Amino acid sequence: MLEILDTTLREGEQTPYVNFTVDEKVEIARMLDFIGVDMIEAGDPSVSPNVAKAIERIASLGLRAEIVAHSVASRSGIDKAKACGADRVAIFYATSKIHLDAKLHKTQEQAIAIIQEHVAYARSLGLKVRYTPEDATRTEFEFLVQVCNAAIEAGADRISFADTLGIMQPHVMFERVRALRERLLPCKIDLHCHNDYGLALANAMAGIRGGADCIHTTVNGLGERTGIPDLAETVMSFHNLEGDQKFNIQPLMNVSGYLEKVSGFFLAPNKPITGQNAFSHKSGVHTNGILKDPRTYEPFDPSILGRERKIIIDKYTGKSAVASRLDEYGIEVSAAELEVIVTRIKNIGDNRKQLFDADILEIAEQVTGREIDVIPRDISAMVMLEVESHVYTSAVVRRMRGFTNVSHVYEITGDYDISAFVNVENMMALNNLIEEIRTVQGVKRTETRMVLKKYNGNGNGKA
Ligand code: HCA
Ligand code: CU
Repeated sequence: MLEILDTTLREGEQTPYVNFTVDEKVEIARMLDFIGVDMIEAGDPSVSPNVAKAIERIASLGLRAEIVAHSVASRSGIDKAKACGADRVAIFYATSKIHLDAKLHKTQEQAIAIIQEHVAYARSLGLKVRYTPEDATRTEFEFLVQVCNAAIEAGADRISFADTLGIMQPHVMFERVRALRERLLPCKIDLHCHNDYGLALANAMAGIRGGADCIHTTVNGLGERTGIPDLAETVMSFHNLEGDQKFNIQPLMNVSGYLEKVSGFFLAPNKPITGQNAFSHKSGVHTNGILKDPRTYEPFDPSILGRERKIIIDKYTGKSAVASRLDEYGIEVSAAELEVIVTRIKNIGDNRKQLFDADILEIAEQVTGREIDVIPRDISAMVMLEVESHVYTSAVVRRMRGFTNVSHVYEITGDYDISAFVNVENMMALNNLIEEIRTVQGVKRTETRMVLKKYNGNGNGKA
């Protein structure tokens, strides 16, 4: 069965501009434990006093997961890992020629001696030890075997095969791990795969087939540069494709959303599994198939993640999708009316980025001539923004106009400086958008008013 080490708190915090508070880290650790990850890499205590404090708090929670502290090969780092109460220290020391020559200025023999000394020191303190040959995938293979076995002899029971630059391909990874497994003394093998070519999870899965035990993940795929495998993608791939159902999948969306909030790092809509579009269907052919049987275009039922499928209505839409949307609101239309409604939607859809239920209901009202008294399920809101100084106003307006969910932006008089009209699919999307707006430089505070009902005036309703 797959083991997962989640390193959102260490590798994830190495994402550019991401920092967590101690309380946030404790909350994240709790959520990870609930999902059932085997190990939580909680930080490198030498980085800052607060990183050390967070590891200490997490280690004292009595979680099921093993708590790992990361450290360079230094006695003081290892002492700090011990002082934090971590179960295990992960000592990393680079082994590739370029790292030894350019960064560490050490020979291979010196490197082996340093690694053995520090592994043995950590063992003497009673810590479990993982040894990471940093840049392992660019390390000469014979030397890699030698250095890992030296670490195992000194007391390490885990080796992290680190693809620090994300340069592996699945078939190479499979062969390398298999060869490594054959040559290493008894130990567990972790896979730490960076995503520089978008191959991190594929490489990690191939490495597991090659005989490795554990994959390193982060929530939302955070990490240096382009990050490492995303926890939700990893768990779901093993759950559905490999039939390994060890982890609790139901909290995955929650932890992903929480991480978006506290990291200020928002998911691309097309992100697999957790992205907004993962279960959205657009073309007439697809939506027609989905409405007949969702298995036609869904790799799995989104409800196992607590998610819902979404049918996008715009110029690509066919009659069945529009009829089904109207039906959800209890609105009945004749075949002729439906024809006209779809034609209007197709025309509007050529000019507009997004159509909301309010638009569709309005078209249905116009076409049928009957009053439609329902409240659209998607949300419209006015977000008012105060800027720190008027120097920022035009820059903030520009940023606001760049958000796809913002339809209108006004500079206004009064307590606030800017008002924006936003349309979003649900409360989660509204919360995310507001959090994102708050990270815009120059925004001091925001206030949001939800629209309960919308009326058009005598003008043409363009505003
Ligand atoms: C880094 C170190 C590391 C370590 C991985 C590990 C890497 O370069 O910051 O300890 O498993 O990518 O090599 O994250
Ligand atoms: Cu890394």
